[in-house]
Amino acid sequence: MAFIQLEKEGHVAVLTIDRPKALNALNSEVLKELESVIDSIDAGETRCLIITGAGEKSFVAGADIGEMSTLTKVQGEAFGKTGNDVFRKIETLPIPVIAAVNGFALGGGNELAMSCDIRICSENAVFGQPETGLGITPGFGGTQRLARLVSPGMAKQLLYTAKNIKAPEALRIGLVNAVYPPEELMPAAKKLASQIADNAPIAVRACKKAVNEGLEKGMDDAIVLEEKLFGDCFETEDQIGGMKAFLNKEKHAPYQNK
Ligand code: DAK
Repeated sequence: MAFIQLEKEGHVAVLTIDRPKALNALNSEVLKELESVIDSIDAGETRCLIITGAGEKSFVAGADIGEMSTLTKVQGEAFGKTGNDVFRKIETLPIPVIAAVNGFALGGGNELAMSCDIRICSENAVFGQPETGLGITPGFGGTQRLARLVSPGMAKQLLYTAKNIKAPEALRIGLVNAVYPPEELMPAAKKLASQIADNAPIAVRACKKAVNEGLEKGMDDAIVLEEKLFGDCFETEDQIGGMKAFLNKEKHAPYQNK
């Protein structure tokens, strides 16, 4: 891989987008590599994935403007589909994904972060959807995920004005869960990932499915989905071990993902 690194530490994997000369901007090759690394992740082995950008300045500074500048309508749609397909794979990956946003998260960079389950960032992070200032709309899900994550009114303001916001404002509007000094971001991301990886993996994956799929349903159907996923847990060894440990006033043994 020329642009993506994947490092595993126990049950946690760290995926780094590494294209420093363009502040980790996403061109077709980066997107292709990203898709193939996401496809390779084994949800049995890896319990939480962290996505970050190489260097200290940028998470991802957007889709590659040079590559996009000469696209035709048909090519533009195809480029949008490539990005949308891979971001949807991240969003529906069975395991939780944390975006550790270490700088610019603009356009496609913000859209990548929004396809993750949880976003935390460094104090120097900058977020925005600058597309309307470039004569285009967001094309990797930005209009849809931003409006679902923050209020529709705030999403529209960011989309229409193309103005960037800094980390404290991203925190205030709920785009990120926490802000850290730059040197503390990755340790914080890894600590959060370990806390997730220590819990029963089947239950964690069921929570992700329940939230993601439930949000697309009406409440009556969403509650039925939760009931089914809850019931499924009672066929797992991890449920038996976790509850037994509680009743015996012991710490549960490491969960086996069974
Ligand atoms: N694409 C290509 N190269 C980029 C880039 C990008 N998005 N962002 C930065 N670079 C490159 C710069 O051109 C520069 O390259 P050299 O000149 O050194 O060769 C290098 O990275 C360093 O950048 P700067 O010199 O500009 O660094 P500064 O610190 O001065 O500024 C910046 C950092 C992030 C504020 C600035 O680089 C910047 O404004 N970058 C562009 C940010 C941006 O507008 N991003 C959003 C892109 S639009 C769609 C599909 C997808 C999308 C839309 C539609 N469909 C198919 C419908 C997605 C759109 C986007 O993401």
